[in-house]
Amino acid sequence: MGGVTAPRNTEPQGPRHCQPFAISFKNHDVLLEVGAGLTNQHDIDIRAGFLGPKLFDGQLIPGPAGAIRYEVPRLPTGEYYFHCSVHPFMNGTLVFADQ
Ligand SMILES: [Cu+2]
Repeated sequence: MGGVTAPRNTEPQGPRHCQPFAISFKNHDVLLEVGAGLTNQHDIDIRAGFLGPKLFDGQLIPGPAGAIRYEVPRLPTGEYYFHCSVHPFMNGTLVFADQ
């Protein structure tokens, strides 16, 4: 009499992670007057929450024709805060969900 053996669970234990991914970042910002602390350089930093530790530190890119491909490492699934380090009001939420 035959039987079926379920494959062993080879999933790593602990939090699930997203795959590493890339962000193609192009800075088209044209700043007509540079002064009084104004700049048209921008970047993307990813943090574990608004005041959380920085998990990814993107290089500053000048406008109006700068570009870079950020290579972001795998991170645990969840919600993250991202922002421009020069202009903190440029921000948003990044969600890595289980699929
Ligand atoms: Cu900025």
